[in-house]
Amino acid sequence: MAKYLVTGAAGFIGRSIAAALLSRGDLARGDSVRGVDSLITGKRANLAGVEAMEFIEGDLADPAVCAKACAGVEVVFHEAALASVPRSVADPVATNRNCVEATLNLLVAARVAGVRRVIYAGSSSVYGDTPTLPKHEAMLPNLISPYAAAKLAGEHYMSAFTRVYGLETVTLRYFNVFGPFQDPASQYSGVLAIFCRKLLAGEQPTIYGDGEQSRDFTFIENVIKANLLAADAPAEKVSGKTMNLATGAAVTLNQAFEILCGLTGYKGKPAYAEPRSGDIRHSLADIGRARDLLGYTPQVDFREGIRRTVEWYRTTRE
Ligand code: UD2
Repeated sequence: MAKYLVTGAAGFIGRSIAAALLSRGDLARGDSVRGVDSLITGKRANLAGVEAMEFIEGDLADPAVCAKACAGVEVVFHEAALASVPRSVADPVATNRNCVEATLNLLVAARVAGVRRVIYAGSSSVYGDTPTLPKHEAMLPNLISPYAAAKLAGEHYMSAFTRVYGLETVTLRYFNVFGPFQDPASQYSGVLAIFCRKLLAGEQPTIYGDGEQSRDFTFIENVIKANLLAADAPAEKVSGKTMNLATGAAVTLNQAFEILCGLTGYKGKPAYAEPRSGDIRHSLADIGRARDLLGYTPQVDFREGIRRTVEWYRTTRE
């Protein structure tokens, strides 16, 4: 019998992990899922379909919320964050509060509550603009945004809590996750969500820079799979470890735009604007460590993932 806590449970990734846990069949054996979300960027509408999850509305920057969320829990999936590089450039203090303070409070509460393992949503942004490709975990971080600094601080807190308190922690460094339930409507949304929404509505998207920047876009199902593997992997193999979570293949924004035109029927051209401050040129992961430690292999490639994603936005669009 295990109790799982998903933070950021009303957000895109948290909601998807919660849904996977609920449908895993463990619940029949007495397992249960709790979610917590401040609803700063998470949406109550995302809780449709995960009603079997106990939901707490609250902010992890408040230690009392962390204590309530962690009570009786065995494994935590820590997905809550204020994502977005440009948001952190505009308001680094808010990013610090929702990424660093929240993570530290959560770890403190997890330790007090006797949580066994915390799995942390790291970010590929910590590699910055080092020219080496693919990015591997032995590389030194090279932070070029407050967001990257905040996500790296969280990683360091994870490994420190493993070292000094024996709390099992695993960091999965996500590379540009996309898929159903990603919010397409904010200026801080992921680029593929924005493009899907705009192209389906026949609106012109904007590409910042020349569009030749590339990303190892990772479909949500791969992320869910890796999180479930990370929850079940033996502690001696994974605890205190950081590993990339991606597909090992990169796509440029111009290529992604062309593929999306084919899928949506959009006939126009993108507008090109100045590159964004804090933006990284190329991002591509070496996924060897996740393969070795978790037995992870990507299940869904970019083309299949983006096809399913467009279908989801097409059917959920108002
Ligand atoms: C970073 C991290 C990612 C995740 C994410 C959370 C890197 C390489 N990746 O994603 O792992 O942590 O932050 O937010 O650091 N763009 C446009 N038009 C738009 C929107 C974006 O051209 O309307 C460009 C943007 O300038 C960038 C690319 O698309 O070059 C991807 O932007 P994003 O915001 O989707 O994600 P990114 O790479 O900052």
